[in-house]
Amino acid sequence: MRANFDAQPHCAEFTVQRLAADCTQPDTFIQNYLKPGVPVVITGLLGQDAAWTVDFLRQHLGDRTFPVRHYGRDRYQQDKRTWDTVGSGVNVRTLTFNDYAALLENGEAHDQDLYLARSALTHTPLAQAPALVQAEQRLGFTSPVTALNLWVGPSGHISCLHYDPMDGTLMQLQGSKHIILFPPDQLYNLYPFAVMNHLWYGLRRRAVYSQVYPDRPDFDSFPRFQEALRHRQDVTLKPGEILFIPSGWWHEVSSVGAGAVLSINRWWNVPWGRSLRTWSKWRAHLGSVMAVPHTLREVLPGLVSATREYTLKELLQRL
Ligand SMILES: O=C(O)CCC(=O)C(=O)O
Repeated sequence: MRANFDAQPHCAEFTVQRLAADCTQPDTFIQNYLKPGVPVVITGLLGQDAAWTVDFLRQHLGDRTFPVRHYGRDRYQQDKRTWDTVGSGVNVRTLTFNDYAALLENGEAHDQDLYLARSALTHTPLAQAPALVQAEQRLGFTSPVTALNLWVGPSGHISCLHYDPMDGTLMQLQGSKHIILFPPDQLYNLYPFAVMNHLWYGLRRRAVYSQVYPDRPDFDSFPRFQEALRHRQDVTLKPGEILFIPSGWWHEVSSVGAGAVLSINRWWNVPWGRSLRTWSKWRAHLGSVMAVPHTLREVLPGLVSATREYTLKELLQRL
């Protein structure tokens, strides 16, 4: 990869707004952020919920199994154009929470970049965690698309630059996350993988991912990224804070802090008026439709074999 090392390191000019929950009217969030689709950090809703630590998860989820993504430490040294898997398309190991927690403790999760990502808490004792559900209700969210999802990983893990077709709430519980955001109108300045990729890679290499490293830009290959940089926003999400990430907003999420980093997220339906205006959302859905033939070819043999249950689980994790 020909990285442009002469480029000036970027200094973020914009930071995401912060909204203190206890000093605002109940519908301030809906009118100013949810309806128009403006990212914001909400403070003071979760408190510093000390309950949510790796030990707490061990107590409640210890023997349950979770898919753990194996990224490998050299992944972010590679040119993204050579990747044939990204996000939920990477190789997965199925581990009990206890086993994964042991890998976090002995450093293996860090060394091999093993990430317990986006695991639905449905059918677990934490599925309706009251403090989290009450916080969502206070913000006025009513139309969930998913369950609460668990994200646990080592400090240093990066979920690389992508957007989601749904609105998201990311609740930070242990450690911090640094998030780089770009608005939806920067889609083509961020060089997403082409939608046609879904025909060849199914859901393993998705059009919602950017080929650019925001902190190591290669302006020779991606010249329009210089324009995108003018719209970059940065924020560090601390324990007890919630980031609202509207549909189509690009985000790269880095785990920072001394030990394990723990968050919960959920995705929500986008209010209709905004949904119709968000081309990125429809582009992502188009990609999913184009992935159908490849995905069927990949999973059909497994679905009619003795490993049916495993194949189904793997497919659900990728969706
Ligand atoms: O926390 C992460 O690693 C990624 C979270 C994310 O992409 C999201 O909440 O939409």
